[in-house]
Amino acid sequence: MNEFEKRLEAVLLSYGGDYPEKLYKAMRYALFPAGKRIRPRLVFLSSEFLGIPFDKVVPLALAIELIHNYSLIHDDLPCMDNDDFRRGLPSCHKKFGEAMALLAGDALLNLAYEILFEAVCRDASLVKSASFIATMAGIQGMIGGQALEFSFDTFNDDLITQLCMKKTGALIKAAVLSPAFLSEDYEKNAALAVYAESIGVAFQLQDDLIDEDKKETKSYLHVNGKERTVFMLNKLNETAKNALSKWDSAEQLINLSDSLTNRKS
Ligand code: GRG
Repeated sequence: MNEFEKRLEAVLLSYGGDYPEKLYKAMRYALFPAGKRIRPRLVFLSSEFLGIPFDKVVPLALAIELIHNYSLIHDDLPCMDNDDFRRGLPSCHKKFGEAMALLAGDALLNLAYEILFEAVCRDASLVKSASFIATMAGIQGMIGGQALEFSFDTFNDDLITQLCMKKTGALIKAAVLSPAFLSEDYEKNAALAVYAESIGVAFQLQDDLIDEDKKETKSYLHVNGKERTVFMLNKLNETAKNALSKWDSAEQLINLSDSLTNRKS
């Protein structure tokens, strides 16, 4: 992952100086110090499993991590979740003001597509992967999921599962499956699809359990209770691991599913 951090740093440094310094600082503040970098890790593990070289998928990993960090900035804004803290530090809008945070999120999102377009121009085989990332980040994926949250006052099991699949699961799916568009191993691709769907929802369920004290009402935990949430989390982890269990080369993906299920932050 150190190589990924270097590439991320290089992308930001490649900007010329013709922009307001505060905007650039707000963008950097959202990206460093790093979060867990789960999504790029998934891109690289999935690619390794499929035998796709690291360098080829770096733009996919960069774009997904930039989109993830923009979504966190926007998610923390007063009009969304109104969170004052992120990763133990003041959230971007608390540090830089609402307008600059909003723009920093927009700029990270735009940068993600700049990277994808450049990559596709250099290597046209990446076009389906890039297009899939855009779909998963958009109205049918993450943004659609976020909009669901603001569309209903009460949630049943179906609706809250949809929300988890889209708001959180879609970008995780983009990370696991965007490399699959570069592979013709259909058996492995199908197994990765099951893995991606399962860990995507499981990630949100574990997030709910970590944030149990926040008493969030639009959550799987609130709708279904702790016992069912823990049951589903373990079931999804088993489904994810079983999907890949016949391949020795899937060991790291399998271990990652376990560690995401048991994570504490
Ligand atoms: C266009 C206004 C506007 C919004 C964009 C905000 C948004 C759409 C979507 C929000 C999606 C969102 C924040 C989902 C939560 C997913 C989640 C559990 C995030 C935490 O991920 P981690 O734990 O974060 O991987 P780190 O800090 O490790 O990077």
